[in-house]
Amino acid sequence: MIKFLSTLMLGLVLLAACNQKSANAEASFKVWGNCKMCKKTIEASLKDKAGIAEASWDVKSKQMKVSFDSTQIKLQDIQQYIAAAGYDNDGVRGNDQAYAGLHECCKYDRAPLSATPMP
Ligand SMILES: [Cu+2]
Repeated sequence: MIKFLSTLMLGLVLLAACNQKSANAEASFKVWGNCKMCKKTIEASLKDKAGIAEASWDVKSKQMKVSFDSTQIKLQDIQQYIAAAGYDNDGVRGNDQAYAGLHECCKYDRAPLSATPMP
């Protein structure tokens, strides 16, 4: 019985170790914005964040593409960071104070309230 239990324990430890492995994920969602300066701000909001491999926002389509390690960062966190920089997105509404501090040309038309559920 003891042997069985220790084997079981070892199995659980190994399973836990496997789960620590990185898991590459990709997401794309809409981020409201205007111009190339917005692109810089939006992408900078994810720079140096743990788990982010690549982040790019397209000015024309307003689509954000992110490659990330889902064991280190969740989609919700990513959208939170972008919102903290003042940008409305599919998941989280942009921080009002940060929005107010954006450059004049970057003050995009806000997303309709109903489109962005509060976290
Ligand atoms: Cu802009």
